[in-house]
Amino acid sequence: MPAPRTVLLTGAAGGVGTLMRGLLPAYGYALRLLDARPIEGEPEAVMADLADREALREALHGVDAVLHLAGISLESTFDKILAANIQGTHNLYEAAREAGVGRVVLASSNHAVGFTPRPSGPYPLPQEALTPIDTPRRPDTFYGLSKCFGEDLAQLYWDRHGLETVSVRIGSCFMEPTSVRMLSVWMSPGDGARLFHAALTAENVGHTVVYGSSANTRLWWDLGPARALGYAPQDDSEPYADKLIAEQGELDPANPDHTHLGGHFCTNPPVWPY
Ligand code: NAI
Ligand code: 15L
Repeated sequence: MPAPRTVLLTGAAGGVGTLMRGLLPAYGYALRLLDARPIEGEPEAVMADLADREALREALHGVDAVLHLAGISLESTFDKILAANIQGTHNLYEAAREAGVGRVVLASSNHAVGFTPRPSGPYPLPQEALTPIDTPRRPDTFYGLSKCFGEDLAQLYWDRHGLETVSVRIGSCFMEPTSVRMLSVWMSPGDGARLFHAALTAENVGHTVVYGSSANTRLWWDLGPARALGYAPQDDSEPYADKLIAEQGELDPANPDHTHLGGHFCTNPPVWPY
């Protein structure tokens, strides 16, 4: 696949979308923006819901690749997750197939494997203790379940239609880690842009699933599959460790909020407010 230039960024009004709008143009991409919400200062952005198949068809005209971030990003009712994340992602793939788009980079989530017991320190963990990418999926929420669906849909569109995808099981992509758990799963914005760029440009990915995080000292999972795409993370959450541990304490193996990769999503997931 020739290197993509025009990239449709769905979910462009959201947290990760806003960060990537700022960072990805430096890699040479022309971004076309789409979100159900208006995007301040972006009059040319497409305001459309993933339910609107015609709008997706139009938005994908002339696009080389898609970075698909749009959807419900927390727990919600099954019906809302079904509409936005399951039917919405299917609509996106179907429109991408019709438009002849060669590559999707799909925002999956650590919550697709959230009920996997987390490895415990001391850190850094040896390679054999890191959670492998082929660990059985154990979603922690309907939200995580929808990410499992997205990964399987991506596999189907590769096998049936030759549409390539890199599914990125993002950890926590925010400006800074804000919890002790995040010290293990944080993906800095700069590393997020590096990983999405690698996922957009690596050759012959078929359908590849990777974990998405920085090279954190307290890492829980194997970044090997992401590195194989050419991803070279440059950040580590460790400079935030002393302050966060002083405020919150170390993760407690007896606390059910702390025992699985998905953290508090397994016990008391944050709920999508809309
Ligand atoms: P966010 O909630 O800030 O942004 C999601 C965007 O999608 C919002 O702007 C929203 O308006 C839009 N959206 C929702 N439903 C839509 C629909 N039906 N049609 C069109 N647009 C719709 O989420 P965030 O944090 O930016 O995450 C982006 C993606 O990455 C999501 O798919 C999320 O599940 C995934 N992810 C994010 C992580 C993180 O650390 N921020 C971690 C793991 C996965
Ligand atoms: C996610 O999948 C969420 O979209 C994001 O808001 C964070 O909560 C992240 O996971 C996490 O696990 O910290």
